[in-house]
Amino acid sequence: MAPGALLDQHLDCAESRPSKRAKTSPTADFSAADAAEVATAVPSHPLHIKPAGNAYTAPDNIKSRCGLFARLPDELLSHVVESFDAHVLVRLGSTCRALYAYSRLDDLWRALFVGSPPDNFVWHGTWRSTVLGIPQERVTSISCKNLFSDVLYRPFQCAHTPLEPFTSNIPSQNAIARLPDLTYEEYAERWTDAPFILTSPVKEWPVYGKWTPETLLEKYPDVKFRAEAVDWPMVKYMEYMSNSSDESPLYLFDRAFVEKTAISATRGAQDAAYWPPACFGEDLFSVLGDQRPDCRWMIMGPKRSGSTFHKDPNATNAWNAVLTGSKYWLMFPSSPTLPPPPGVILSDDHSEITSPLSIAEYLLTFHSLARRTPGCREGICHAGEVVHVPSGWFHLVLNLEDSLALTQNFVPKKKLSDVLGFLRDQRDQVSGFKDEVCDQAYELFAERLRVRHPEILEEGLAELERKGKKGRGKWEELTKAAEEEESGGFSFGFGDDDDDADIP
Ligand SMILES: O=C(O)CCC(=O)C(=O)O
Ligand SMILES: [Fe+2]
Repeated sequence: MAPGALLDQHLDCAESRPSKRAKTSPTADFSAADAAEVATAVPSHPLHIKPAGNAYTAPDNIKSRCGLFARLPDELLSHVVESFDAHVLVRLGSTCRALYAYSRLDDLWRALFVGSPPDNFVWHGTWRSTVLGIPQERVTSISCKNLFSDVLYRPFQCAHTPLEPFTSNIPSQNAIARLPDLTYEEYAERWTDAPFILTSPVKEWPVYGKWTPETLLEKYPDVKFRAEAVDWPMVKYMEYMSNSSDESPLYLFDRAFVEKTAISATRGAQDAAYWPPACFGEDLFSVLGDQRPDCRWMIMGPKRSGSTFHKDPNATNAWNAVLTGSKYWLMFPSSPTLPPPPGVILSDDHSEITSPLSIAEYLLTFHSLARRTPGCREGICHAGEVVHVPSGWFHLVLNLEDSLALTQNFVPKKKLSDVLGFLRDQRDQVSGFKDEVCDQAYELFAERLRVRHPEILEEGLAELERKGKKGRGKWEELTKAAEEEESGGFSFGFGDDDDDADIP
């Protein structure tokens, strides 16, 4: 059969691979002992590719036989193949063993699938087999012995390195506090800015014990849920979850699950399936009604899936409750004076967070340094438990087993000033609102609070002003104070043309 004969029509117009996250260069934090341990635990590559260093002692290197392509460094060659469609990749792969290996990189095929997702497909265990429609038993595997490339070997290594050494033996000073429950007063007084795990409230939820990946499959096999850039019926996602070995598994993250499953998430409602733990109190974004930003997600993924380092949107706090499985959390506080976590690079205005491509790569490269860094907090959230993520904290999350979780972001009273400050001063980073609200999120939120909770707004703005003053230099403070006096000081004026109208 001619190469490419299996291709569907849609593949011809597949887009080139979008780069999902920028890479940072790994540091030398990964010790020789770690490397040896990992090398013995990782199975050998199915195409017999070896890490680049092995080329120095090898009598032969088959890359030399791929014509002009042999002159390209591996990184460049891998970028070149990213621009090819499925048809070209199959043809290129049939020219020699080295190019066969390059054309088999499964991330290339994942990008082709996601760039042009077919309506109907059968998951065949890898993205390449799925795109080409090749059942697993018919997949050929040609040995690429004497090919030495980190670009080809590293994703395989990261997908198979045991991760337990990174998530176990948590040093006691890093351990996230574990408590049965908190009262609202305790949360407001002591815990709003701290990570913690509650072991009781989730066990009261009607969905706890009832919602598992298997029961969701039974009840909603054809309902489509969002998994990164694709919407897949639950039945397809479950097939993927049980039969794939991506370095960064496709993660189901659906913000419309309440509507799709027709449950209620309101405490006290007769048919409520779950509700926010009481200690978190009122979510002040609820004053925005249906103009509030996205706030709840169902999260499902296989072992080794998870979230790379990020901060949650709009300076909100969050809780994340595990229904089945377990999650390892690695967290760091942030402030203008603290450096970001090891291996995380912030743009000057802190709007862009760049961290390594995959969670496994981060753990392999930076974990031991992260663990030794002041401020580091780690913990495992088991099924029936909920973790609290304070506003502004960096966090990385790894699923230790196939996991199902529910998460909500919220604005507790104590953090109102942070959220107001974020919406007012970091407008280009405001997210999750409908387009027509996004530019005016600060004004709208303040206006609604003024009607519903005028004293809370007043307190929030006063706190924001205090923080602003603390952050100013002496000169700025004196000159700004004079300006404030002239303009009549504190004001709650909204709708004024002047951007600073409500900012003293
Ligand atoms: O469960 C996870 O992967 C973490 C989710 C998370 O951090 C988020 O929703 O912001
Ligand atoms: Fe998060």
